[in-house]
Amino acid sequence: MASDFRRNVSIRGNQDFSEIKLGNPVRVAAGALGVKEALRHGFKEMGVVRSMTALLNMNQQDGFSCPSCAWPDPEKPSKLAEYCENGAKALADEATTSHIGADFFKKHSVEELSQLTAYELNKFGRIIEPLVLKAGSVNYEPISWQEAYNLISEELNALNSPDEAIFYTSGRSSNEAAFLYGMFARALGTNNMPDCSNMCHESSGVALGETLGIGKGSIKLEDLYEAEVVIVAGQNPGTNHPRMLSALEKCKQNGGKVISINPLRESGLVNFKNPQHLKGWISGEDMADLHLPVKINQDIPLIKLMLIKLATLDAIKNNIFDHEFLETYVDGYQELLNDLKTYDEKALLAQCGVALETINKAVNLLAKKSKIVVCWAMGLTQHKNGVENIREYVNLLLLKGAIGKPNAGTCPVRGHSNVQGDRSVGIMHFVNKELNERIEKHLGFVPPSKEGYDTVGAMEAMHEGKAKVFMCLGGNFLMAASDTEYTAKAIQNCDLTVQVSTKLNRTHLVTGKTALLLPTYGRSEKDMKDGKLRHITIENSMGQVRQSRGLLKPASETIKSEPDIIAELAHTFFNGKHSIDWKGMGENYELIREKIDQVVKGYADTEKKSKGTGYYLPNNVRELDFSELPNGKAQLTINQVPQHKLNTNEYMLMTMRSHDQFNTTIYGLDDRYRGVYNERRVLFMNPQDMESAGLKKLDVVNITSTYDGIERTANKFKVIPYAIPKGDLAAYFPETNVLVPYNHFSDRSKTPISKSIKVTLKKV
Ligand SMILES: Nc1nc2c(c(=O)[nH]1)N[C@H]1C(S)=C(S)[C@@H](COP(=O)(O)OP(=O)(O)OC[C@H]3O[C@@H](n4cnc5c(=O)[nH]c(N)nc54)[C@H](O)[C@@H]3O)O[C@H]1N2
Ligand SMILES: Nc1nc2c(c(=O)[nH]1)N[C@H]1C(S)=C(S)[C@@H](COP(=O)(O)OP(=O)(O)OC[C@H]3O[C@@H](n4cnc5c(=O)[nH]c(N)nc54)[C@H](O)[C@@H]3O)O[C@H]1N2
Ligand SMILES: [Mo]
Repeated sequence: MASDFRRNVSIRGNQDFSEIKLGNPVRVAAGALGVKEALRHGFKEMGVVRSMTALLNMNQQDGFSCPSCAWPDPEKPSKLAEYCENGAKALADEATTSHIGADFFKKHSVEELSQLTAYELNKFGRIIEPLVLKAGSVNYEPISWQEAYNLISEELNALNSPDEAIFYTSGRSSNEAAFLYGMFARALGTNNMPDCSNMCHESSGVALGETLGIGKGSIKLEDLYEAEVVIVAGQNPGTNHPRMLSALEKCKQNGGKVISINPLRESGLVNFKNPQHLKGWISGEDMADLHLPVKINQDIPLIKLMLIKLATLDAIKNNIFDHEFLETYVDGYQELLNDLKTYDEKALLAQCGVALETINKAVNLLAKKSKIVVCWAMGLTQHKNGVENIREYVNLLLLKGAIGKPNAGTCPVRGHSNVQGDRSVGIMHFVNKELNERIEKHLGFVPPSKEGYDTVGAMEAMHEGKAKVFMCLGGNFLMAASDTEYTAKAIQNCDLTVQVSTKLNRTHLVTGKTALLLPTYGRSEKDMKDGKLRHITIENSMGQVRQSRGLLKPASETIKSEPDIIAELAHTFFNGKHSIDWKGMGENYELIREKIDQVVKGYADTEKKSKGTGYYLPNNVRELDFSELPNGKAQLTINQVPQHKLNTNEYMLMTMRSHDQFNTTIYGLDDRYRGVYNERRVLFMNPQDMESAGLKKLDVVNITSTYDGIERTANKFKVIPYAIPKGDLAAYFPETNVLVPYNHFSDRSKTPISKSIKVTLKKV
């Protein structure tokens, strides 16, 4: 507990150990409908009736979209429920019948609550009334909605410049809420709009923009079904996108092959059970035909080695690369070939850590195939060279002509259920000139033309006292951002922090001088206005926009929808005098959608909008249109091989998700796919490394990272022997975020290096 924090709050909470149990990793992962687990969570949190009503409507055409991940619904939804165990957990968590309001916060101060763990905080349930934490006080107390809007307006008006305000968005917000929020920030005069994608797929956006001209993936769900090879790199779908396993299963049934590139043999990729099938098992095999246990952040040497081998084959046969495609659509072929000749194959092999035999098998698999999809997530993006990682995989696709045709292409698997939509409708810190022109034309005000803060920029600005008001539309900024201690100080520097939230988290406890807690609906809840049910829209991982309609009774009558909150705030701030009818838009989402259609490229197709699984936004890669790129062509790129130069006592640590969490929300303490029960403070380590370091199973260590001479330590983790490459370590996020230096991030995308942190260990 640091004494220089405002109020005596803890940024780490209780670090005592629970009674840990270890088992063998459960190797059989379920995809859609892990019934038993789903119902277990649902009944406990929501009761039987509420559970059944909700679960039967999740991801159905007239129902609501799962609040968990952004994986798309199938084009022809099955009659059976389309959800997974983790979707059900996310739902149970938001639709819980446990509630907290003013009485609770009167009894428990923020100082007291901050001593609890994230798991304990989340269990209290839904926040049901607007609350204020006044300057100097340690207890939240009730405040009316209007008083809350007045308070925010006063603080905003007191700023020296609109750029002293920051508006963060987490990816669960709807298109409608995100659009209003982004336009409010701009109408105020700032582009300070950091969002969770800065910490997530920003590297994908940058890499894909540079190479293919659009920051999104190119495939549709159905493309996976008949792909010949699907590479799953740096992603753990069994836990984080379980419904993706059903698509991979279809692919395999059609003869496709799956290659997993990952330091860990993640369950689901190595074995998979689809409970929707009576047979259960798919032919009793591993999902991945090949597993390449790459060392952390060594994808580039691995892919380069594969490209060299493919180029060697192509030099003989001339039919390994797609020469016609390269000639017509691609820039930089000769330069890439020349560059590949400069590497020593043996050095690449040693660096990536994968056996030559396995690499050769992967090369043989890829050599004759052209319907290739690459899927990836945080294992590629959250490194210093996150952008380069992705560009190297794009090189493979371009050389094979596996872009812009059926069953081939890029698939960055998005995280939050509407993170992509939020960006599409205008949540971005950078300036988009065309968007600004349309805002001026259709919304009647001139938006700012100066780039705003992204997540790292926001942390620095608050830390340096350059920003004073920090508002968050969802999320848990303190625990999600890197460098927890630095971020805590940054947030505490603010005069006012405002959290629009569903459930209690640490960002509500470590706050600015004054703090507001504004409770909002979850996706599963009925959003009624004047007796009419309103719906929102979201965009999934594949650029498809669809409706979502909640059906459960909201947690309380005193909470409001996100669009209502933003619209009422904007109405108060502008005192009813602005070119936008904020109040009207908050009341009638159709008016918001009309404006989205006018202002955001590709949204104008209103007719299709209201139907079924929705419609796809434009995507130039699908049309093979690279006219916006240099020479009008897709770009092959030359990417440096990373050099880490670890000292003998140093390891490379990745921070990842357990099976029982959604980002910073901890549902439970188990990670059964990795055989760990009832404890999160664990460190996965190679058994040989353990022996060399004199460590035994369940020994307790402190983990320290040292960057720019600053030591950061995460205390007390139990060591677990695990099948992970030598020199590599893994632990859970957010407990290890204290180790991630705020000023070390991906080049160009500024995504923190959460997957490759150099650390040392000390036994305690
Ligand atoms: N249930 C559940 N679902 C979720 C989430 C959740 O927390 N819980 N979070 C959502 C969000 S916001 C996101 S962004 C996604 C995250 O989805 P993932 O990216 O799957 O999540 P992580 O747990 O961070 O897993 C990263 C994977 O990358 C591997 N990896 C790490 N470093 C490297 C590397 O250098 N190279 C390669 N090839 N692999 C590497 C790890 O072993 C791990 O399997 O999931 C979304 N869905
Ligand atoms: N070390 C490390 N750090 C990481 C990562 C990592 O892999 N390693 N992953 C990064 C990634 S990929 C991401 S996306 C970020 C996540 O960063 P965030 O999006 O900021 O964090 P979440 O944990 O998803 O936010 C959870 C909170 O959102 C609120 N919430 C839930 N549903 C709703 C809703 O419908 N509306 C509103 N208004 N609020 C809601 C609840 O109060 C809940 O406590 O973390 C990043 N941080
Ligand atoms: Mo994410």
